[in-house]
Amino acid sequence: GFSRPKHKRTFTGFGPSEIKNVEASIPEPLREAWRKYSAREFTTKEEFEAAYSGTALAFRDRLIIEWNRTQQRQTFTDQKRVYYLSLEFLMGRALDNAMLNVGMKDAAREGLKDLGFRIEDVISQEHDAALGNGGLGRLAACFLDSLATLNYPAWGYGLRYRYGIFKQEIVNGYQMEVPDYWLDNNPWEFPRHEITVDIQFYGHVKKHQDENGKLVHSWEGGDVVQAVAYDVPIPGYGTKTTNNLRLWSSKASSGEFDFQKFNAGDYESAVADQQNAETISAVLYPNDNLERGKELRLKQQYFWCAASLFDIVRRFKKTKRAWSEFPDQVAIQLNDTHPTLAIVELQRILIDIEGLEWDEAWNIVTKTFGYTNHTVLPEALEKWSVPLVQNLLPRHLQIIYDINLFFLQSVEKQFPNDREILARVSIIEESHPKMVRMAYLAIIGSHKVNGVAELHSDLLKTTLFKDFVDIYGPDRFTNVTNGVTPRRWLHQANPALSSLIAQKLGGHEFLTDLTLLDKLEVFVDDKEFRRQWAEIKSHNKLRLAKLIKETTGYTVNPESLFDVQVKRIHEYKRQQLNIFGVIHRYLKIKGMSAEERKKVVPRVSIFGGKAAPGYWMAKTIIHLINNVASVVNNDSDVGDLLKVIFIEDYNVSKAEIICPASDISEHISTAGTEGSGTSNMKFVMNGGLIIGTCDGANIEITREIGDQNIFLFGNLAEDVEDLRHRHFYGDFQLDPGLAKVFKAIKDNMFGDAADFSALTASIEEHGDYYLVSDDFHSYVTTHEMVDEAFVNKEEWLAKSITSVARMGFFSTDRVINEYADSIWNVEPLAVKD
Ligand code: OX2
Repeated sequence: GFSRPKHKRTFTGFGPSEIKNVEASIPEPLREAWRKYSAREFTTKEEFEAAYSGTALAFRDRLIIEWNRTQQRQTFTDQKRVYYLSLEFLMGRALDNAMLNVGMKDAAREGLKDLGFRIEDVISQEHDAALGNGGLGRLAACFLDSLATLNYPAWGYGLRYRYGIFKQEIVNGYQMEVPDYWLDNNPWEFPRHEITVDIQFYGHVKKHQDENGKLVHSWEGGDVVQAVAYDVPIPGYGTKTTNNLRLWSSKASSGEFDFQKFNAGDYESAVADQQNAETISAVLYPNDNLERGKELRLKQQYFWCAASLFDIVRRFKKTKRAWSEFPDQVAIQLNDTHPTLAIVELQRILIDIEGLEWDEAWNIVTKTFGYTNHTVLPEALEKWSVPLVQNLLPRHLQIIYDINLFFLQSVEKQFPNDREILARVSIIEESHPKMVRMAYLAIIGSHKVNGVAELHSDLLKTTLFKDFVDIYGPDRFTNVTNGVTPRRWLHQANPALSSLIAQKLGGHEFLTDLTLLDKLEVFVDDKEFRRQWAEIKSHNKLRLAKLIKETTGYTVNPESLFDVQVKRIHEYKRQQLNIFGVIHRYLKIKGMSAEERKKVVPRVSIFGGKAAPGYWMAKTIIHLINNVASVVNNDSDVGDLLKVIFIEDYNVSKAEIICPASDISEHISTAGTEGSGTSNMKFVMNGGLIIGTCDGANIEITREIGDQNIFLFGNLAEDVEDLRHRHFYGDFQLDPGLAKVFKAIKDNMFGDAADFSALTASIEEHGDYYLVSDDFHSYVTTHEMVDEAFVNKEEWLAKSITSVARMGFFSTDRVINEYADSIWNVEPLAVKD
């Protein structure tokens, strides 16, 4: 085993001293061979880091040039720009993306090879930029890629967190959180110390009359924190357009106050102020689909909205246009309600600072904003307590009250005989304490509101926002079904498949017009094509098997059916349903005769995902998965028939390895709970099939690819409410299959049953809110159909190829064009050299 091919080096974390240690254990006759081998095959961590830095800086230089040109061109033509405000941008790695978008990955590969490096090893040196939790943040990142690729003049605005989403470690089956400090020598950001904005907090409002006798409000006193811009270039694919992502970092304002403190010898308190200021952009809140109303989070939101709005207004004012033209120059999209304060801030700037009349200002505001809702889950809907807002942003609270007053007056006029509607639609919830309902404020302050998949947008109109449809009419509400960028999720993640498709279609044009994939369908019966297709899947499964080996120590057989569920851990996403299904399968195998076992389709159940640190039930689910894994994987009786894997620290770069390697992936949320889902699209685009519920974008995926190519199961969204109601009134029977699973858990088969009692009780005793028991039988039998289908290799391949051919709809290029046409009214800026 000492003759590995020259360029097949994989970095294993070995340094010179480790090599020496290994050397001592090599038998004498082989020592010489080992020395030669290690000298050639191992490179120190420093050398890999240097190779990464060198490559990254070379590409960065190219990007800077196009980035400057793009900005100059956009300023010169002075057409309408889009601003995408998102608290999360889950970017992942940048180098591979830059190489592919610039079209020079092959050149880089050759260059690195000459230096003795494999490009994959160099790429994998990069730390993920993980400024997001899950789908919402990754969607923002895919949008930036499509905006640049389609040449839209667009900026992203976000926060430059010092710590991104935590790193997950699994210790004795439990999730542990480790801080993700990612900023050290990050070549992809450019500090712009000259671009700063002072942001005010607290203080009070003074009313007075100006020289014309007009009543004006001024916000005075309080604290000031400085926002500093950090810019990240966003290259488009196959275009010179390189857009900007501006991330704000907080620091103590360099105003005289601090100097006074320093000079007065109050060093400690000056340092404390500084730390306080820096805290604002220090950490990403690690909750997905959950809002917890923490003051620091509200500070983050205002800090980022105010800095971004100041920047946008400053840019607009340079054009010297009339304020009425603001909405013709600026479209601002709110990624969920997190940036809703931007609505209030723009109104404040226009009336308090620029001196516009309320109505004129409000007309500009509503024409400027669009609001995207991503969820109907009640625990994710943002509400801020009135006393909190009053204290932190006194002037904004006044403006919110005025917005609400004018809104309710108009509703009252429209529905003079309906007293109840006023309480229902009021921005202020009359609770104790009173709460500001951010979604309502976002609707009232925007000209368009959209959901992210058809079912989701329909649910918004018929349930959550029904009253607003009655008030504004149906046209304010629309649907824009999510997508993913095929550059990262097909071309970069699965280069072999991308190149096979390109061979068949005569080029890579499908990467910028994904509907061209439909031309693949004529090859579905082509034997050789099928063989190549299958070979690529095997190769990708091998790549994942290696990752699994390296990270968990478990060996999995790549011939097995790879069954994957990777996403944030959440009860509504139902990883508990999956692991109960795995236990059910395990028990079944244990009860089989040797003859029966021969018919079992070997399977690897792969899980991955983070739980919010305070979400105990989600952490319990992770614990159960890991305990089941250690029982099942060490049961020699079962062997390859079943393996259970939990991949630690699921992130974007791991997703790029996992998505291309699945045979089937699980998108099994309780019907009506998942806004859209986007990994479902990534898996199908890479030739994996889906087991899923009729939820989110699964429904549209089914419509596109055909129901013979997807495994759907479970209750429908329209039946969920009734089932919950019945459970609530005691009408509940635990599914018999699930009862067996619970018995095994209670018999301590997977460790101390007490550890999992809350999980089983949530189903058996507390109403089974997520309908795990109701869907269990359907889930298990559908998995049996998956097994049967997988054995028929040819049929399976036909499903896989047909599905990929029909996925053209799910590119974020289509999504962005829809936003541009129906919400933003912006045009691409043609690129000239
Ligand atoms: C997620 C939704 O849960 C998911 O269904 C959707 O695909 C994604 O957003 C992108 O639209 N936080 N994360 C989401 O919603 C919220 C709130």
